[in-house]
Amino acid sequence: MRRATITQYLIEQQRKHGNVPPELRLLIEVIARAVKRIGHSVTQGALADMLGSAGTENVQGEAQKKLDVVANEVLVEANLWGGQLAAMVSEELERPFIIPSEYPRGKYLLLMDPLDGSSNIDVNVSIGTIFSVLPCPEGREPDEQAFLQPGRNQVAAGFAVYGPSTMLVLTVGHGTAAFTLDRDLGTFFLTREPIEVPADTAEFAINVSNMRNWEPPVKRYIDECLAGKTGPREKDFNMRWVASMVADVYRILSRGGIFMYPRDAKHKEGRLRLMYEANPMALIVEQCGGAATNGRTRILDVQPTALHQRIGVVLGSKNEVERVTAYHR
Ligand code: AFP
Repeated sequence: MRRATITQYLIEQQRKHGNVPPELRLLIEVIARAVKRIGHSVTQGALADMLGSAGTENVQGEAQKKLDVVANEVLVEANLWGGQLAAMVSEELERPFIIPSEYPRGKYLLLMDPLDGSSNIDVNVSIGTIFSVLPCPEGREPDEQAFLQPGRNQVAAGFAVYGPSTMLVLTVGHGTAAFTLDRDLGTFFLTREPIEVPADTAEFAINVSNMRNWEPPVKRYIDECLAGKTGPREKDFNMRWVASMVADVYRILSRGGIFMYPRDAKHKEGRLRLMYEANPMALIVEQCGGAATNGRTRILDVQPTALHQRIGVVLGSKNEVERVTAYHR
């Protein structure tokens, strides 16, 4: 069976929906090439001296792994010449990186978590890259304010999983598709489309070590899952927690589930970043028929106030997300 490439998929999306102009397709192709390079470094691991700490901290005061730094450099460098961006925001950079005047500048803004799941790098567990694309407001410098748009403005979002296979999950606003990298050819081929998240599930993902800090609605929901058949849910639940959002979300796209990193007494704003973790994942999950809230409000409707702001995240199977959100009311 002849499988479509990312380029063919995007041209087909443009033909069907008119929402993928060549500039956006070229941007996504640049990102896919950068993801291939990052995936190569991830696979090399210790052989390329890619494990362990970089000995530096990012602007969030978090210790950087070598791969955090490399992934950020690969994405920034690839997009310098890409010609489709006005500026980039990265978890690894405090300020927006505005494309210098000597390079071609485009009409999109890229936001990214170059390497998600850093705590899993040294233990050989799946990690990934998350990206979000916003339109750059006309006729203005692409400063911090230009980026502070609600997630519903995204024109594209995606993530890579560097796992047993390297996958790229992508939406341009009309459904979600998954591509698998053929390492021998160096090409991503379409392997799942459309992707639909079942509305119900019996599998939850949360870091239970935070239990004592949870707000009552979260505690109630998880207690009911743990009570299983003996409790009000009248069915048993399974639990998974990879601690790489990309891996947990990809599992949910594959078989349903609910992912929760709610705000709590320790993470008062939440732990995950709105602009380049929650927003892209929320768009992807909604495009698969799932839901994504911060426990109270649809994530894609949240008006950002700061580039690196954090937010609580409850996403996945629609009926479960709605139950958790109802408990918060
Ligand atoms: P790192 O990139 O710092 O490892 O954080 C990964 C992450 O942002 C997200 O991918 C995970 O779901 C979550 O944090 C894991 O958080 P815990 O380590 O507190 O479980």
